[in-house]
Parts: sequence; C-alpha cells; structure tokens
Amino acid sequence: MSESSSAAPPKVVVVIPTYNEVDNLPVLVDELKQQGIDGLGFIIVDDGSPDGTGQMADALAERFDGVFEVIHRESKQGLGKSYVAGFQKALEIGAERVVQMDADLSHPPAEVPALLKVLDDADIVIGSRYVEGGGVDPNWSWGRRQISYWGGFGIRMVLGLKVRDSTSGFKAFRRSALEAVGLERLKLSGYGFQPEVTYRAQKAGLKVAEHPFTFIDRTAGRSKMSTGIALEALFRLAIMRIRG
Ligand SMILES: Nc1nc2c(ncn2[C@@H]2O[C@H](COP(=O)(O)OP(=O)(O)OP(=O)(O)O)[C@@H](O)[C@H]2O)c(=O)[nH]1
Ligand SMILES: [Mg+2]
Repeated sequence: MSESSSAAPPKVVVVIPTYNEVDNLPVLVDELKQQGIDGLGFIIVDDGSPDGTGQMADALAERFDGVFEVIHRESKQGLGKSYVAGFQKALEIGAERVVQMDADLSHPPAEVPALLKVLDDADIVIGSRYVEGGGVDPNWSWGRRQISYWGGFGIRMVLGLKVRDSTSGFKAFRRSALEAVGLERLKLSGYGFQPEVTYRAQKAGLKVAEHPFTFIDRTAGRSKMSTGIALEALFRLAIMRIRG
C-alpha cells in the first residue's frame, strides 16, 4: 500500500478497482483531473494485474498533487472485495464523498460533477442506464442488451428494488451512506455486488437517486459478461434476501 502524498482529507475520493487496465487507467485519471472537482483524490485497488496496472497506478500517484492511494493485493479477488477494501480506505482517510467507477472508461468522467451535484440532495446517486436520458452503447448486440436489461429486471424483482438500474457500477455516496450500508456485511463479489449495496441502502432507508448516463463499451481489454454470470448473481441474491 502506498502512502498518501497529502495529509488533508479529500472531499471527493474516486475508488477504482483494476485488473489489467494499464491502457485505460492513465486516461481515466487524466479525464477526472480535468473535471474541476474540488478536493479530488483517488484510491486504486489493483489485484496484482499481470499487465503492470499496479505499477502504473504507483507512477500516477507519484505525479498527483493530493491524496492518491494504491492498494496492491496479490491475487484477483473479485470486484466486490476490491470495492469494500477501497471504500474502507476512503472512510479511513476521511473522505466526505466517495465515487465508484470502472477503470475501462465505460463510466464517463464528464458525468461525475453531475453525479456529485445530485448527491447534494441524496445519500446515494446511481449513474443509471435505465432512466430517461440514459442508455447503453449503440454497438451492444441484441443478446447483450437482453442479458443486461432482463438480468437487471430479475434482480430488481428478487430484491424488491425501487431503482431502475440495479446493476450499475457508477455511483456516488455520502460518507454517512457508506457507513449506513455496512461494508463489513456485504457478501457478494461479482455481478451481484452492486445490487447488494443498493438493497442494503434501500433497507437502511437511505435516499437513493438516479442520474442518467450512457454506458460506453470498453475499447481496450476484453469483455466477459455472460448469461451464466447474470443467473449466478440472481441465485445468490435470492439466497441473500431469504436469509435477510
Ligand atoms: N481489483 C479488481 N478489479 C477488478 C476485478 N475484476 C474486474 N475488475 C475491475 O472492475 C471494473 C469492472 O470490470 P469489467 O471487467 O469492466 O466488468 P464489466 O464492465 O462488467 O464487463 P466488461 O467491461 O464487458 O468486461 C474494471 O475497472 C476492472 O478492471 C478483480 O477481480 N479485482
Ligand atoms: Mg467494463
């Protein structure tokens, strides 16, 4: 784990989990820096990417004037566990607001200021593909659209979620919201992690808002979404809900 380069607690920390994102990460960090976000900091959680993303993150941290933490973990442990580690670190260093987004530029950095603005009047804001004004990459195949839409719909039904986009990984939280969700009790690590967080937030009575954005497919690196992944998540979430 690297040291922060500044002692002042960041107002906004962007938590980014990475696995083999060496081409995407510097572009993402650069674009976020250009958004004029006051008190911006970063936490990168890298799971020992063989392509050198971890070292790239260290180099970016060296060059950044502010809080830039890099959590290096030895092996690939999944998205959920990476987020939990990143969120815990964000709380530990005193972040007031926490943004989560993928490293692969699917979540547009230019939308982060808008997400934060909506957060002024909410506990959590979800970057949403399924509210008016949102959407998915026009290049998505019919099959991928179906998996995403129906997978998300099934999860909403199973969990009784009010939000339209239950599986979005583009979110902003107030510090108090992350505390209320209870990071230590989150169990799912794959596709089910995002809905689990939203479910816990809804159960805790938090105000969850949605802000439209258009999801753009990764151009660098490989995609791996499948029906199997969506069904597994659905099954695990159903078990979670039954157990309470
Ligand atoms: N630390 C860590 N990051 C991961 C892991 N798996 C995926 N990620 C990162 O999590 C984010 C989301 O993963 P993606 O691979 O983009 O998942 P996706 O968007 O559902 O699928 P595609 O982009 O279509 O492959 C990216 O920033 C990945 O680099 C993991 O096991 N550990
Ligand atoms: Mg992706």
